[in-house]
Amino acid sequence: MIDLHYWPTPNGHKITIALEEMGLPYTIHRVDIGKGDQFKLEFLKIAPNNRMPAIVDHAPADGGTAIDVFESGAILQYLAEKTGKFLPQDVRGRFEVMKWLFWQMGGLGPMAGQSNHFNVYAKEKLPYAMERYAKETGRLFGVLNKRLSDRRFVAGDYSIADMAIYPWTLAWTNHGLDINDFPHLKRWQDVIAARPAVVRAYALAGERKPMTEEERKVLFGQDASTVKP
Ligand SMILES: N[C@@H](CCC(=O)N[C@@H](CS)C(=O)NCC(=O)O)C(=O)O
Repeated sequence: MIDLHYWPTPNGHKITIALEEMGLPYTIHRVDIGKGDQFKLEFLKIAPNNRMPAIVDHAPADGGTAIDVFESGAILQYLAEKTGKFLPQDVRGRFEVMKWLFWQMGGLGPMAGQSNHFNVYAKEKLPYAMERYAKETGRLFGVLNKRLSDRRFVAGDYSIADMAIYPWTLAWTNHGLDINDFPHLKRWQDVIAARPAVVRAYALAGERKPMTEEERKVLFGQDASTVKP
């Protein structure tokens, strides 16, 4: 059994998609990041970066003690290796997937995340920051659209790279983009959205309420002093 520490954000959705696709049994533990659950000592033991998602696998492949993993890219790789699914074994196929997984982790996720911050959440409207991150997210959408122009999925068959990227392409209005300008990306989104495992994963999200002032403080007031020795 796997414990999944989760909150319904793009990084959380990646893991419920993967667990549903792989047919692995799991228990969800909600980490309400607006209320500060990510700072609870028990959670920090497995996720020292005070960010969800994280997992604990109580039945790892080597038969040893439980393995905990934080960072959504590492979790996806772990689950793919555990099940032998959605990550090719051969070096070429494997690294096609890994390149695009890292592209999401180091590029699309952080850039779209900052764009969301400055364009949606920040009270102070800072045109330079708003444009900088929205434009860079638009460039990354362009790269993905081009990549998908001559193939069905991002890297070979449907893989953990698609699972990582998909949730970060949905909120395109936040970046002032029009999905119709990215027809190959739109076609790919529609294919993934229709997968039963993806439908089940998003059904777990529940209702997202607008951010309160208290939640804003918890999420956007962090600095070095947040990390207790
Ligand atoms: N690189 C990390 C990012 C995780 C992340 O940023 N999680 C956010 C929600 S999407 C979070 O837990 N935020 C809590 C906070 O900001 O305190 C991953 O991919 O797992």
